[in-house]
Amino acid sequence: MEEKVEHSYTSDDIQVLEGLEAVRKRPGMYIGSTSERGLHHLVWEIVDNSIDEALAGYATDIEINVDVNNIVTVKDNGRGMPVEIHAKTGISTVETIFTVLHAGGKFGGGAYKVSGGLHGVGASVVNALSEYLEVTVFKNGKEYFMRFEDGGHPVKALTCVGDCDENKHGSTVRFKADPAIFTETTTYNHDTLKDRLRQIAFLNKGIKLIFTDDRQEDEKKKRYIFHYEGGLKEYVQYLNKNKQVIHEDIVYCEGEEDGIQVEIAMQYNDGYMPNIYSFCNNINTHEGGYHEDGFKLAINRVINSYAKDNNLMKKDEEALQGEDIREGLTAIISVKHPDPQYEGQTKTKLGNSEVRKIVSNIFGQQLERFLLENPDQAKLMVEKAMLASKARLAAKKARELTRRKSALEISSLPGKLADCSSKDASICEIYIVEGDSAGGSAKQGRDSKYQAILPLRGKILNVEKARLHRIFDNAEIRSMITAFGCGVGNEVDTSKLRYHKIVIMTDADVDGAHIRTLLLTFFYRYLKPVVEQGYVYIAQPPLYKVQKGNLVRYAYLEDEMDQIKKEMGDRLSIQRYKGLGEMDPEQLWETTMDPEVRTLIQVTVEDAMDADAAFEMLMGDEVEPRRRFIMENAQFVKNLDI
Ligand code: TSJ
Repeated sequence: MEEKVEHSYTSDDIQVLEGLEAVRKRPGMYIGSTSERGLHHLVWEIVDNSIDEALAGYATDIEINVDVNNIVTVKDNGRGMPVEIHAKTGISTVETIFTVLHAGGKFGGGAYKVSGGLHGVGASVVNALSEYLEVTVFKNGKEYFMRFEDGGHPVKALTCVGDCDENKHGSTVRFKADPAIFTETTTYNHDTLKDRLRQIAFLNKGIKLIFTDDRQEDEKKKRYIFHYEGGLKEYVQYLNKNKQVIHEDIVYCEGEEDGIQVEIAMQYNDGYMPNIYSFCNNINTHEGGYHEDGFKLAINRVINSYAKDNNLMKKDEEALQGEDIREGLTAIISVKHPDPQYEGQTKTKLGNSEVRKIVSNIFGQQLERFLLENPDQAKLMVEKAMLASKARLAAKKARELTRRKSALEISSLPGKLADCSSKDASICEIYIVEGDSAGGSAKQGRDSKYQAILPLRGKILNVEKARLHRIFDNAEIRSMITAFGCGVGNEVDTSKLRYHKIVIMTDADVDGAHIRTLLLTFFYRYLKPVVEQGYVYIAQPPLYKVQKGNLVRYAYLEDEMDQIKKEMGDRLSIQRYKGLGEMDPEQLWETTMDPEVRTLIQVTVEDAMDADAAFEMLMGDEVEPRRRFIMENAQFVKNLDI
């Protein structure tokens, strides 16, 4: 049974095809580019239509399939696209949607179109850039079908091809991207599709997105169901899943004003980087905009006034700055706007100024309420921000201090520093040594041409349980900064670094690991480029000295001993080093400082970051977790032989 929906070719049809031809001539104008990115836009353009249908309340499930030939099918269980003749065009609405530029949602009865769509270009652009495209609509107990070929040419008009269950309804679009247009690739990236579909599901709670990829060998990657009733709450949970959160409940708010929907979720983790993402109509607004501004305004206002009102901060204390309040914050801000204006370099900045106040009001109220209802969690948030604020102020103070000192140039080098004679930073090394006695041995054992020694009174650092923001009160830390010569904080300039190897040399025990953690934390926070550029190392002093007659061996790792015992036989004299101080200068040179034999461990940013994350815990009063941590992490680090 084939029953055509009325069709008569008019002069308009010719115009229509000229429109699609224009898309094929300049695809970049419509989909940004014809690279892999542009290819994926085809999928998003189609998916957006189904999302709109779901947001309008008519579809619940959307299925996206990529088959082995990279043919994409998008299917929803919405009302089914309108099939009747369109008054303006005289052809079916389906055909109109796929052949008239910018037709999009406007032709379907004025539905509230909220989802993204690259330039809101509509399905006709996808059709124009496809080798073929097929549409199936189920509605009114009938199944309708239409096929286009070679860049959007109808093979024949929309046709009823059979009956279906009265209750069945929905739209399906299947298309093959045209390789003549997408000359770089017509292969979809599994992760790109999966990640964005997951994100769309987070951003539109309740909608079930089913992604199937027939190209996958691995059973686990063939099918995903993204369905989040919790929406952004689950998004934040997902983003924080490998992080240590500092409070249990996710702050969540929803609201609507003047037709603008607002949804926000946030939760702090114990890290330092803010993780704040904003969206308008499901598009990631990388450059921020008024919705993000409104959020920041509200969180600053509410946290500060809560802190003062509840005496967590003194009335005359300097207000917490935005950057303090956002430290370790994971947040998603999503607005849905009927008429979004995008600005900025990449058109990803929301320019509707009315949104700021709306977001700030809705979120401010809800956050205030959360804090009042959850005082324990509120306190943790405020304390975190206060710590960040103190660290920021301390860093500023330290910068001023070291700047003043550097005016005095070399004469200001710390008295305890035994500097090297060479001024060629690329061969110079500075050993940061724990304790004066080890410092003494290192000074005598070193090669003074290129090795400098700076002893730190580690015990003082350790016993003080110095909070990070107080680290600059410590004279040893200040001498370290002065000795390095590269500045601190935002002003670090590694070209001024006086030594290209900064070697941390601490005892191979818990205290030593503790001091090392403290130093790494400090480096990570205040000398990050120095770590990033690989200037920081950890020395590996031996744990044991094994002697038999004149033969001496050193063991640097516990399990090395067995091997050494095997090789050297019995009647050995074994000495366990409890600290660097037990070694005489020659031994220290031979085992730990001589470039010919030593092993240095180069510190990576990840190592320093781990140390940083562990720092608060290490500085706490609980002894046992601290001890356990140190033993487990005694060697953070990638091995690197130098
Ligand atoms: F646009 C498209 F062709 F790319 C496309 C549209 C692709 C896919 C996979 C689905 C859809 C789509 C369109 N799903 N659901 C709809 N709904 C409508 O177009 C529709 C149906 C009925 C009414 C009505 O007022 O009765 C209004 C609209 C917009």
